[in-house]
Amino acid sequence: MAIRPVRAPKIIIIGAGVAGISAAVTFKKAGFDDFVILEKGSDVGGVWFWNRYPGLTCDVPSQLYQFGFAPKPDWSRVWATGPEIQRYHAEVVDKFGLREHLRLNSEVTDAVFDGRGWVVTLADGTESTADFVIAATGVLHHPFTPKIPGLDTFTGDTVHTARWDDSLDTVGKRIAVIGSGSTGVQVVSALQPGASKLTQFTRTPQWVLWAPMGLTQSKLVAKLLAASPTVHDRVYAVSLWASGILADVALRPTWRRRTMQQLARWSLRAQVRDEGLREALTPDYEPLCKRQVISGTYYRAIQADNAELVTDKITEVTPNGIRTADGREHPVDVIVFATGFHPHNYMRPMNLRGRDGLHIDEAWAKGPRAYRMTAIPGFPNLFTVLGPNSPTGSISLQYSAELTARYITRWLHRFATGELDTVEVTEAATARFNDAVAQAMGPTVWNTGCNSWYFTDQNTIDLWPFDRKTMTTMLTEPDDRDFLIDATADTSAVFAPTTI
Ligand code: N01
Repeated sequence: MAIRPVRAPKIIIIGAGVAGISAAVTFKKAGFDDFVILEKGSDVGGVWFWNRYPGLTCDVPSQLYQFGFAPKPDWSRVWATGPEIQRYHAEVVDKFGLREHLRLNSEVTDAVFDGRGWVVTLADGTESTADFVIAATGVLHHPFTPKIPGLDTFTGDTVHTARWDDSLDTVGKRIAVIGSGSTGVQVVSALQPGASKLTQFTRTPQWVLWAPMGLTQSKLVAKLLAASPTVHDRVYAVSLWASGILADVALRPTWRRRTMQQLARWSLRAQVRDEGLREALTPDYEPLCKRQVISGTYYRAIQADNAELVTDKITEVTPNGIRTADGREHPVDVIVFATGFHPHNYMRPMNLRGRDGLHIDEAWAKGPRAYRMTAIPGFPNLFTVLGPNSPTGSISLQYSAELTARYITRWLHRFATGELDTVEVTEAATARFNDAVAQAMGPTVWNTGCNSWYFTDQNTIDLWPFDRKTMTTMLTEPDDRDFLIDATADTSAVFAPTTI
């Protein structure tokens, strides 16, 4: 017999990116629609809102990089551009009626557990309360700009790729790009054709796997997928299954990993003929160890007559350029920082306080940690979506976010029926999970001797070291033994029955 819900949990979702949208749609579909989404930016989309740099493209195929609940048949390209993905997010928000829940330009500064629920404060001082807080605050959100001596004396323009200035005109300019990650490679490819000179400054070379990133998606495919949602669901399921190969390659040292690594080595050999340049572009670590860079245009761009690769260490920025350790000054008009993020901040620097005033900085003094990516000891009724150990680079983020959101709805149901008031993961369960993560990291490719943003300051790898099946098992049915469940309130007296 179905249990009759007696109260609707009040929920605050922080963030309207992939994780926040996944959570909101999942909750709504499950009948929980007493929620607001607080978003710091002026639009939805998360990284796809904040990142607008030239050349921004998703290097995950679009038929996979989409929500399971919102298949899009008519992507214009096999690997969609940033603007198209951003439009898709806005369409999904409209389609699922999330606008009425959305508060844009609403930066959360404080979230404090008061023993019963959460008090959330915005930058403008507005306070709201909630039974549950969902931190969907993203991973690659806070841009990192290195402190280079003399930077404040530079007379040209500077910009970080994650906060691109749309008014910046780079055509005909001498452009410096610092960084060789996925972003650096995309922005070099996009800016080189219009630049009078493009100089890329790199500290560590990256393996760059070739792929025809500009390939259009056939209109016929779009028609077929649109005509049959069943076929589209199948295609999505097959894409998810096929992406398991990527997880397998990352997790286990098999012939499949070696084959993919050979492809990355071949990509360099086949496209860069000049031995000196090839040597400068050759990493001293295994392909796939860092987040794999994918591009069909980068090697061509860096070999163009107006391009130069500089591997000497940057020592200072001068008023008119960049000086390197060999004493050379490289005159430039624009410096583009493709230098990445503070990837382990998650919801910080928010004043997030859990039970007994525990601050998130104290809870995470030894690095970010959460039970199965979503629950943090000391923080009752708070869940993260795409939190610590999320599978960046091995499993679909949308799949993970939707799975986590469905897992959270299990707790929302139990709250709704009055079965619990607060739920908090135990320290023991979290420690057990983190020990298993550390052990499983051993044979992963991320652990083969490179320095990547995956590593925390404590030298742990902040990724998901299990396959998708394990993730699904872990996040399907909560195990009560891993939680402190408190149910003291007389719900029938306190809350009016609802019709959810
Ligand atoms: O950042 P990164 P990113 N002096 O941290 C260099 C996702 N993404 O923005 O390697 C000189 O990878 C640093 O050098 P080193 C994807 O998950 C996805 O490129 O540390 N250089 C490195 O070269 C990706 O992994 C898409 O030695 C300095 C670069 O800056 C993640 O975002 C597209 C320096 C930073 O690379 C981050 O990528 C784009 C210094 N002081 C991004 N400090 C998709 O298509 C740093 N560097 C889905």
